[in-house]
Amino acid sequence: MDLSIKSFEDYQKVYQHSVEQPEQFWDTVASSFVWKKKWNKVLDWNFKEPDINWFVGGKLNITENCLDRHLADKGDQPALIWEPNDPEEHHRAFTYKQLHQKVCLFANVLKNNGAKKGDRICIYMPMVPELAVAVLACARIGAIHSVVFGGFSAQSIADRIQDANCSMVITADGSYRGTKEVPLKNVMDDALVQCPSVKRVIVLTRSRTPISMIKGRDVWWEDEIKKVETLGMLNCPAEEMDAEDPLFILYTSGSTGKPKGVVHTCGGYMVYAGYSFQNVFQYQPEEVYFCTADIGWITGHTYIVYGPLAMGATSLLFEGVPTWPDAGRFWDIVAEYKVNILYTAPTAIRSLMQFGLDFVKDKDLSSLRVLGSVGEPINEEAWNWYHEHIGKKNCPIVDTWWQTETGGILISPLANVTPVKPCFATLPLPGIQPILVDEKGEEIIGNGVSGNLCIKFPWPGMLRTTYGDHERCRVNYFATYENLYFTGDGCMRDEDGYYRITGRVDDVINVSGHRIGTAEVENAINMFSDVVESAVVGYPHDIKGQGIYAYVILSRETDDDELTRKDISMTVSRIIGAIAKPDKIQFVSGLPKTRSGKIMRRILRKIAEGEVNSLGDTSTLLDPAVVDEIKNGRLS
Ligand code: 6R9
Repeated sequence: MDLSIKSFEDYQKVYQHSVEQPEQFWDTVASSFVWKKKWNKVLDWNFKEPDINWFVGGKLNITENCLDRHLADKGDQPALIWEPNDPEEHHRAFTYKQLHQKVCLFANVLKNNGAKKGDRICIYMPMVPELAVAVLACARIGAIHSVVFGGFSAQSIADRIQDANCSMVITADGSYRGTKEVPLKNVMDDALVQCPSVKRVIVLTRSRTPISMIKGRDVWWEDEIKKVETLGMLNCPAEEMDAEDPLFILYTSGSTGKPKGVVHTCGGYMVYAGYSFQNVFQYQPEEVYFCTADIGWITGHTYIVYGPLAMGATSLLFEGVPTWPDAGRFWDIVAEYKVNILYTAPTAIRSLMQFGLDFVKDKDLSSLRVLGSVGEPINEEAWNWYHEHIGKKNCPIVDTWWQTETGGILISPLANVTPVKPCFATLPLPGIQPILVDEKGEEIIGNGVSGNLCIKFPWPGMLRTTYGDHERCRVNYFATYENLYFTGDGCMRDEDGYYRITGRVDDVINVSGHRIGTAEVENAINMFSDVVESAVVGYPHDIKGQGIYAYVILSRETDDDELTRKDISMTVSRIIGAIAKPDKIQFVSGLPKTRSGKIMRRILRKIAEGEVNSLGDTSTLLDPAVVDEIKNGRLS
């Protein structure tokens, strides 16, 4: 069945229907997928506990929808195209038939190594096709994957493995990113020292850098594939999964404590990933679709792997970075593969803009039809540059707002359907009911208003829980405002009812589209031996969107401030990963606190932003002198 919305009128009609009769609407959408057994009930929910069940009693396997169902019609069409880090290295492509075979083989490898339905498997791999294969092979046998981004430290990996009690790890010897080589297996070895639950580590050959291989625990991917081939285990039946069985865990930062393991389930996630992919990008048969994200983030899960494959698309996977060998790399890829749809992040656009038009001007970008943006608010300059120099004013830009927790895009134009406005995520997808609320949780009605963005009705792709700690899920997302899912984002709705996301209203910083919790960075800084206390805030950064500004109290004078800053950065890098390194570290003798001992972050934020003359009300401060000292020592 064709679920594509074709015109704005059509959208308005479908949207109306989806709000008035959500169950009927999602019943129709879900019916266009392949199920082993149909559901008895579309939806059963409350936001109080929360307890959310979609397609109750339905049975399926997502990989049958991403692979098997395309074999008859699209078996010889490329499912994945892989562009390696080094443009001189051969690219690889896999048809749906080939990808199906590879997934079945590797699924049998997993089984052969003791993995079974419900087991948690940590994946820490480079952006190579085998990463997608590993993800799909887990889904094939019903194991729950937990992909950890290649830039995280050993400590972060260990935290995630322990939290989910993973029994297996899939990794690679090393990975390439531009001129850098990352020793993935070494980092993993450091993590595994703390992870006795891991009984098996499967290691893919990528860089063939020397690594340790522990007898009885570590095995090579290639050897294991040969074994199952020799045994003739070429096919792997897809495990029957309940619609509400977990499909994967993905960790994301919040405003407090350690990252949370967001849990997505098989049925609803599949339906939402496929439906949103099709409608936002308006994918046409045989088009080449290129999402530049890493599979280690939700964007890669939903819009490199599951969404595109569920809809039979050709998805391009890129191992490298936008600026190597030069700042024209994305445009070379677009020209070489005649990419029709490009989905990237504002931070990438801003970093490429700096290099000027020399890297764009001779590139053939005529194949492009749709441009997408994700991860953070896009500023007007970047929007215009993307529109003019990449889209040649011919391609709609879909500014897609969503989150790890939402599973897929919630607010976005549908390409060539929704009239766009620069920097606006525009309107909700069918089935999505956003509302704005004030501090007290009162709904803000009408247009031309701003408030905190909430969603008042469930959608199939939403998170169900946070792994191992349901209470945390309730408190974080469903307790701030009664009967609403709270996004943590601020938002305005203009005169036309269009939504514009203004950024986080909690203590989460968005650095280059990556979510980083201020508390997490503070905890890492506080682990440095000479640190007494610290406070971390975000500030506007030309390329990254937001940068990390840290105020640090030391227990003694340093001999060399610069060196101490580097030591602190190294500590953060070790504890979390290089992505969380502070951009600025200011040493202070005290922090602005209220009489009850709460740090006044509002003041620290203003100072970091350079707005030292508009600090607002400082009358509740315990020691106002501290503010003057901080203002005077501000790093510009
Ligand atoms: C998909 C993803 C989620 C946070 C989200 C918001 C910000 C994402 C945005 C956007 C403005 C957009 N965000 N897309 N802000 N416009 N189009 O990025 O998930 O990593 O969980 O981050 O990113 O602040 O709350 P995730």
